[in-house]
Amino acid sequence: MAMTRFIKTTLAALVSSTVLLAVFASPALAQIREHNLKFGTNLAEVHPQTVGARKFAELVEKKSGGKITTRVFGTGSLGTDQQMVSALQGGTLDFVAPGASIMVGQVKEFSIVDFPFLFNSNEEADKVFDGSFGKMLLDKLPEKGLIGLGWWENGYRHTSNSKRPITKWEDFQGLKIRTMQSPVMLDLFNGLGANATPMAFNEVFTALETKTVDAQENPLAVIASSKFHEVQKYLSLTRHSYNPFVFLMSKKTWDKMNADERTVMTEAANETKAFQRRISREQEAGNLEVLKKAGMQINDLTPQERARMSEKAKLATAKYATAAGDNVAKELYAAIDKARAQK
Ligand code: TK8
Repeated sequence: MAMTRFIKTTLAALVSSTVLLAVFASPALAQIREHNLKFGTNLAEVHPQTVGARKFAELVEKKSGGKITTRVFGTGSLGTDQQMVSALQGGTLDFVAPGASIMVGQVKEFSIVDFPFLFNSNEEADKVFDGSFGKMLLDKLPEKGLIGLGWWENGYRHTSNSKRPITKWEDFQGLKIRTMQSPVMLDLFNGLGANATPMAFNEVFTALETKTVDAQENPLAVIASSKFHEVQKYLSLTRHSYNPFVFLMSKKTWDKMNADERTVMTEAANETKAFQRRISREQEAGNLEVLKKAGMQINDLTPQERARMSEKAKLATAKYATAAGDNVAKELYAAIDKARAQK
């Protein structure tokens, strides 16, 4: 009897110490300390940018056993994309995932993300950004005080305006159009005969409402979630460029983290990337429906007119291919060819 009790107690002790050992030996949880982090987004709660941020926060919390929390501040409440990037560099904000275009102000090679009419499919874009070309761009960020945790999707950009349907590039002539703060975009639309004004995203709705500008261009998810349909009549599916979001982390925050905490960051970032792109793509057809129902007059371009617009657009990019460095443009085109060949 006594012997049985002894065996039971010993067994129980053994089991619990094994459990304890397993907990302490788990590499993922062993060295994780408490961190309270902040993620700023510029778009509405329903937009995949903010949905992605919330997903990342959830995954990080789960993977860190509740020790690392991330508060999400959506809808531009912390300022413009540029202001949030500066806050990351200063260490007062931890994450932001802006349209990659604005990074051209700091890393000249980022100009290529705005080259028009590059990709034939989402899969091609994913392969180029997830491959060595995208890595080459992300590798230029640490010297600017930023860590690139990967590429999310903003989407294919289309044009809305208050004047007329755009069915051919000549229809851009004389249109006052807001562009992102990207010289490629500025030259692209000026090259099509529009009068382009670079502007932070946060000012766009008011600029359209007050008719300071006639037009803007963005993916359907941005147009619908920022309610541009309330102040724009025409939507033309120009699909003139594919815009990735670049998911950034403050290098100051990264430098404070140990190896296990960094593993949590990169694992959560990789899972969020797949999730974020999936919901961005799932929402697209629904967004078109929303904009149609809201009364926008929507038109597509014929393949001939899209080809003519693409030809005309090339004039704007030649200059930036040189400015980004000859090899960068060459590497980009090689990466696209490779992605196409893999199909
Ligand atoms: C949101 C922006 C925006 C972009 C723009 O962070 O500025 O037009 O498309 O959606 O990055």
